[in-house]
Amino acid sequence: MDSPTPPRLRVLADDRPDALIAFRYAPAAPSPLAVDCARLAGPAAEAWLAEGGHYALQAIEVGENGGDIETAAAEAYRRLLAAVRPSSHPYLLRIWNYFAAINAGEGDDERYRRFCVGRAAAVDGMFNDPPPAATAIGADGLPGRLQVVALCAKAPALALENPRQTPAWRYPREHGPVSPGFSRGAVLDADTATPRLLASGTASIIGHVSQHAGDFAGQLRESLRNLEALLEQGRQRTGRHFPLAGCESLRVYLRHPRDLATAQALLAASGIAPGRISYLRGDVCRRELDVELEGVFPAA
Ligand code: 3EB
Repeated sequence: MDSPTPPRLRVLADDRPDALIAFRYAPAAPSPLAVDCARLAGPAAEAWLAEGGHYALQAIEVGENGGDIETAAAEAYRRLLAAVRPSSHPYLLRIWNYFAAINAGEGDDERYRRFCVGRAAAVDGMFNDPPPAATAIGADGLPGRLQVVALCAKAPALALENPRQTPAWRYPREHGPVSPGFSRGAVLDADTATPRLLASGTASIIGHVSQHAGDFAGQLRESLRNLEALLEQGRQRTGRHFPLAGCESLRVYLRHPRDLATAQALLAASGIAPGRISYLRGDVCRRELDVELEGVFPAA
């Protein structure tokens, strides 16, 4: 009997030493891809399992010299591109960015905005055409280290935008001196029987405007609507269905641990298995927003 071809990539909310990318959330012992976000509930790790050599990992850490996140970002992205472009896996599909105190500083001096300036200064034309799916989250701890983790591949992904949201690379000037370089999502392996839709950090934003400031439940509901719209976009672009309830792994970043019970109650209605959802303490890059979602969705 024929056995089905295994997916080139699958994601488990679990700790697997054989993973291409093994994220561990605030582990007690030092760990290469430790994410400095305290785990509030759910799995303590996420494993990206790859078959057949189509995918590769790049992980870069840059120290901040005197709290200069702009220079650190430029350095990290210069190093990332120098490693990836001449390699056998030159395409950047999905990037995670973590650094502390993301909302420190006012106006254009806010550390997230400086990070965006540094990133934009370092990337090449290929990076923006179109940009990878991404997350940028304020981790716990003191400023000092920028962590950039990247999923790379031999072939490009299908980049997605969300019709409810302005593409981040077209955000107007009020959100910072340069628009953030990321796509709302990406479909991997669309040419195979086992595609995966990767949702970027998804928050309570319509158009380019933050919604429901001060209303955590309202923000989470809006973020879920954005996620559903992205999944629908994936269906329209590929003809495959990406059900929310089929989520392989969801990360829920909460600014305030006090919102955990509300988040768990709202997500109970999503159909996503509770064992697939990690709740992490993290700061959204817009200070008025208190929750962000990211996840991996296999085609049904
Ligand atoms: C937003 O929609 C929220 O700068 O790489 C989400 C995902 C956000 C990625 C990034 C920022 C980034 O604008 C913030």
